[in-house]
Amino acid sequence: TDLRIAVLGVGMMGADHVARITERTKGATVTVLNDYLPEKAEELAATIPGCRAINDPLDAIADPDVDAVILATPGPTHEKQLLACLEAGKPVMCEKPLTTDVATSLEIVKREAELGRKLIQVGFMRRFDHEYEQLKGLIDDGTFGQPLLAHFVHRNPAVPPNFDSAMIVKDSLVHEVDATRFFFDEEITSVQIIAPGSNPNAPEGLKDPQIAIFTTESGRHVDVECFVTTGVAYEVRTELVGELGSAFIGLDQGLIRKQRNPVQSDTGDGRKIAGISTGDITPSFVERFGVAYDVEIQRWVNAVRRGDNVDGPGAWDGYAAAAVCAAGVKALETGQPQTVEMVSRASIPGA
Ligand code: ISE
Repeated sequence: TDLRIAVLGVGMMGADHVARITERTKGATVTVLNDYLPEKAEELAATIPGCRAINDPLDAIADPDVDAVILATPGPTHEKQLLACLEAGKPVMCEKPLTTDVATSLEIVKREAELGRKLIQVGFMRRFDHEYEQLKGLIDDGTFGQPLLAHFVHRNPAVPPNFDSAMIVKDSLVHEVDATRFFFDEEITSVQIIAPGSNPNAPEGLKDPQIAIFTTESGRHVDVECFVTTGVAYEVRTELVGELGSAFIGLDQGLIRKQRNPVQSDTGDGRKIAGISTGDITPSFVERFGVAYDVEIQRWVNAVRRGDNVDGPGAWDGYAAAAVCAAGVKALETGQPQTVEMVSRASIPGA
């Protein structure tokens, strides 16, 4: 029988997961929807056979027609909702962030560890992108020898009006925090953030772009350009440099078109026409990582149905990301490198 899923939060990400599960994911059905705007959940539920809206998020989690939960709600609501999932013993796929601060993230890690079984997966979807997986494979099999450093570029065309400078760290840069931990298999120990002159088209007061520099436990270097108001499109690239070579992912090549250049073709000299070559860049994370989300959700559904509950980044990864981002927010304020403050994983048996 299908895994019965409640999706909490039907904004851009939640609605995308609902569409994915109803149209593509095998072995799963959405039975319950919840949103802080009840009409939104009701409207969407009415389009899915056997699905209903429940107004209270905690009731949605506890509902007997729900085996597992997807949290696509705003970050500040995650702590309560995650605790309710742990209490009910229901597996949960939580979109990042795990929670919005380090102390509550650590609390979640501890509560899950006390249960003695993993229930929480965190939605760091890039780990499921085919190019990320390929690059990770090449690092792990020693193709590049000792990995030395990574350069990341993370650009968004625009961000919602409430987005502030700290959110560039906690909402956007958090993906490179996780990608760094994924590729190098070690913790980040220090963060520095440089805010050069802001984009004149960025909203007043937003420090954008930001350049982040991470140092890892073994002393590896990572730099990230995070620029969320480019006005262009969604661009996410990585270059990894190792002792024996380097590799690039995220080139956004898509469909490349070769076209007549309207300006040049007016010159009258048919032998000297410079054409133009253009590719398409995805507009947002929904398209750029669409396949990665499909793989992420299918593997999570399979893991839950097998009884493993998690197949990907977990609560510890969410906590580590929160700790690095907290240091990042401080680094943004002070301009100085900040040490990441984290407990050791070994100090929490079962984490
Ligand atoms: C958004 O929340 C995401 O997770 C996207 O992947 C990221 O590119 C964007 O900057 C965030 O706001």
